[in-house]
Amino acid sequence: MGMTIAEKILKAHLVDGEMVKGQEIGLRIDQTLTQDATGTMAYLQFEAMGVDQVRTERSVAYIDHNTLQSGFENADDHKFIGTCAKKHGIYFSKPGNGICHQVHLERFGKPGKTLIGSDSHTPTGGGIGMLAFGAGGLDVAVAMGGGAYYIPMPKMVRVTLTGSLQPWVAAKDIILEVLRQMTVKGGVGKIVEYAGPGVATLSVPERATITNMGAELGATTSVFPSDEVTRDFLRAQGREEDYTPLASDPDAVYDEEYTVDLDKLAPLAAKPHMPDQVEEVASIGKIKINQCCIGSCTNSSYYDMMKVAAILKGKKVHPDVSLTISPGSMQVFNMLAQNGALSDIIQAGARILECACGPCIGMGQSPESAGVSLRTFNRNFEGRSGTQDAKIYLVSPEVAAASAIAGVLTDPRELGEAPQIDMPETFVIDDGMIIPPAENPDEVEVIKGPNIKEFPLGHELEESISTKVMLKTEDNITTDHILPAGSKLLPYRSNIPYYSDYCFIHVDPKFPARCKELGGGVIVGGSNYGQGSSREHAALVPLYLGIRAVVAKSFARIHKANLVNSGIIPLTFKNPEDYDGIDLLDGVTFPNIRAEIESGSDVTVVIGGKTILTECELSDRQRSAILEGGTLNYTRKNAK
Ligand code: MIC
Ligand code: SF4
Repeated sequence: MGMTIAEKILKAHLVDGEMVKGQEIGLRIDQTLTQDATGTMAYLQFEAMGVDQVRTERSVAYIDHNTLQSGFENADDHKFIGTCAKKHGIYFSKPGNGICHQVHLERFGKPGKTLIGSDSHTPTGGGIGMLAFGAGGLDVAVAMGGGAYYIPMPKMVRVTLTGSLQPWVAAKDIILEVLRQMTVKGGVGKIVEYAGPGVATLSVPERATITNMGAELGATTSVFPSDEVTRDFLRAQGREEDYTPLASDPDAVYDEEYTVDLDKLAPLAAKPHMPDQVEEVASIGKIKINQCCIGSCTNSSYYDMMKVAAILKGKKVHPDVSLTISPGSMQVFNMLAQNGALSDIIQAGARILECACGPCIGMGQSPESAGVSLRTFNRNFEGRSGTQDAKIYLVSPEVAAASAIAGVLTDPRELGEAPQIDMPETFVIDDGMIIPPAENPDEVEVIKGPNIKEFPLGHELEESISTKVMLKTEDNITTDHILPAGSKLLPYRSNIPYYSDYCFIHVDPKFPARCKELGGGVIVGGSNYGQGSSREHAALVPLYLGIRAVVAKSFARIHKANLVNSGIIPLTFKNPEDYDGIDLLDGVTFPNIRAEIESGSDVTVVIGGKTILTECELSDRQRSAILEGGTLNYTRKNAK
């Protein structure tokens, strides 16, 4: 039987298990990446494992999230990550060099390789034919130490692209259309593969925009073939030797199929507050806007920025609009400066930000109260921008730039002829902001500032647990709900005790105090609990607050893995209607929890006096980790 691209890469990297859908498989990981907001924790965990030098082909530590240094905290974290990288064989991309996914695509990504990153948008690498997964920091630490990365063997989805994009329609519109069709839950447990004649019409950065936002589908990852377009991109990056062709077999079998006819696609927008609330820009109408932000790992490539510069050239940003531009990398920024496009952007009245995540993670540029902001980013969850009542629309760079001039949401097709941007034959290559690891690692001292605190560890699972419901949530709870980010809180990513006071703060402000007073308990969730980011803090902080289990209708993949890693038990209702009868502070007893987890049977829960059954869908390895109180305890015990 023929194989899909993903199956080929999985097979070549399989070190544990069998490729049977739903069963856990262990993969050899060729490359890892971290960013700073999750990196401090990942490197603390790597250090706790006692491995001297990374055992991957390439590991890179990026500083791109916490770049606003309004106190010593972030700068200290950068120092810690930088010295740790130097000591342990990791390349260090300095703040200002760019967003991890953009830089990795430009300088390190290789078709056919596996990559895991402590960031949910690591699948951006699928644009260059990598099998790239977002993961929790501990999983990345394990992979850096040479350990396998475990996932349930995913189902295969094919999205066939036919035709070619019409003027003013962009790669962003393709992924928004896929989101419209599949929804934010549609990709859970699946790898999305792009195929069909439309593929060859898309450049690598356009493909990367699409695989990047596969994270918003909840997909395990997304991947494009590696073809002549890939080769051209690698050649232009001075790395043609990294090219390998990759395609699915003609008789490959897919579990699900979708089609997007590029000829018929129109400019789209995801409306507040979910990436799948997609509608045509023209049908939403000319709503007044206050802000446009162009950048993020989704849309900050040279190609995107050049389109924006061409639209802005000779025009002025509307007096009522603030337009921000964050180029994705120093390479992009430098090229815009060298060819004069930067001047067009500046003259139009844009505010130029550094090459970093910036507004995407609420590091500044929060909109005004009830403000309407158009962003070329990937997530528009409520409150993520830093302004709770702001309305965020996700759009293409074309829509953002056209609207910034008009002052209202604008279908760029109104502007007449679309700018023609060619991919450069050679990119400007300067890796001066990527610091290689030390030649004499023994001489490097790892420096930890005072903000870096110990992380919590779970404990061995008891025979039974008696506790209470600490919180009941709706469907689609994101990790931004569980643990908000933004400029005020991100500096405390390495200080769990401080961060814990903000857990679920916008969902139920009393949650942290309640947990502290009552010693923690259980969270009851709806479906797709924990969607969004890979931040393991969304598990570590609840662990710190005494959360023992989350009983939900269903879980997002990375968050579920993070819960297990930290020793919190993820349980799903056997009968989802049982959710309805549960109230806050109901008593909860797990009379036989240890024996049930050990045997793999259903888990009995007495909740509010009623006995219900839940499932604990975990692999044997994960069950053992839960019994030991988390993956780190389990790994340490088994290493002895
Ligand atoms: C995000 O986009 O939410 C982040 C910030 O990049 C996160 C990682 C984090 O929380 O540090 C992600 O996507 O994994
Ligand atoms: Fe950074 Fe935003 Fe991309 Fe997350 S989604 S990595 S915050 S640019």
